[in-house]
Amino acid sequence: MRIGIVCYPTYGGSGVVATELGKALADAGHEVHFISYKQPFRLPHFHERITFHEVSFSNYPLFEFPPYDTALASKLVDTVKFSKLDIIHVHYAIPHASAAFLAKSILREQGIEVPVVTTLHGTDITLVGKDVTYAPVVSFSINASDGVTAVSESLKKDTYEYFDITNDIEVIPNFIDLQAFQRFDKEHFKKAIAPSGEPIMVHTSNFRKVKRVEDVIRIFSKVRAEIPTKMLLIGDGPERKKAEALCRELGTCDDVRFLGKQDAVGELLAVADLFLMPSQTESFGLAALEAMACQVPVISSNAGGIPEINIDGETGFLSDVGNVDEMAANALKMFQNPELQEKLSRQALEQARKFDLKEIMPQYERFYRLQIDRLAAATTVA
Ligand code: GMT
Repeated sequence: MRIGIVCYPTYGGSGVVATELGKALADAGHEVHFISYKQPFRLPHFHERITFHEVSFSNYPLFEFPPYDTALASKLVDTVKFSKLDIIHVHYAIPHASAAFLAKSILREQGIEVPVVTTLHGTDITLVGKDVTYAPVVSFSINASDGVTAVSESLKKDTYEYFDITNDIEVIPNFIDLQAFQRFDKEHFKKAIAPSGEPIMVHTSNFRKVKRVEDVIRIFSKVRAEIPTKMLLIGDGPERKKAEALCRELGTCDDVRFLGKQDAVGELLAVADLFLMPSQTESFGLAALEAMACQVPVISSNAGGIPEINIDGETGFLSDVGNVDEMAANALKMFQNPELQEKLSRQALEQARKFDLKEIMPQYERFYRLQIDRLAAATTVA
């Protein structure tokens, strides 16, 4: 198949999922075309079956806000026509699903039929999407898509709850490349971070409000008050300053490192002992799955789709959003019981294996084929 993938190119789960899926599809023999405003960060190398199409827009002085949706729709029309795409797969509804609908409508006028698959990732529904600013367009474009997928049962349920959806939604969960994320011996790394063998706690995110990074600092501070511990924070975003300030206020800075954005997150996870995800809401929690693949148990909130991945008492622990006391108590319980820690680590990996890229990617292939065949049949009848 010739597949067009539209995604955000920056750090963030939806862009990661889109790029890793595209690379796996290309490895499986498909021709993949990424369409975005910048080269996706997880796409640094040449692949003979991958092409990147940059959406560029001229900045006319009249435009206070350059019309990205229009530029994207135009680029899609061009790419479908000249690269002969069989299907367009957009990741994150806003504004990709409506731009794809516009492109599809333009192409239909020209006698070209192309199905559109929309994958819902989370905030495009739960935070941003349901806001009145975007809701009518999000709802319309979900219903106008040929196929819709959501990354968890929880997100599917939220989508039906927040919008008037007439389309079916198929759950295809996010996945993990178990080769790229695995435990491996990085003793020198571990020594550099925790010279006296202290347990290492890790948090990775885009440091947005929804991630509750201050809870991470509070949990860490409570654990550190009982046993020597180190904390690594990976990523960057608007809440980082507040988290740094809280660290200073609590006097924990010596044991906390803010590493900023990192490309090789897997290498850091591979030396971690515990992953923290106290999010307000999380449709899936890809970062937790990455940690689990590296045999790192997860202490998280029980929000959204997280309980579909992190199983309470088996792969880590779940608590209500904001219950930092319980999260810290669970971390201590684990660190003070090596047998429990070993069991959780082992089970975390077993759970991660259920989300193996090799198993999930064919679900997308089948879903594409279904949409292509359905549209072809409908067009023939018409
Ligand atoms: O978490 C974010 O703010 C970024 C967002 C994104 O666009 O990448 O993440 C969402 O999609 C990820 C990939 O499907 C999920 O793993 C995250 O749980 C989801 N974030 C939220 O629901 C808050």
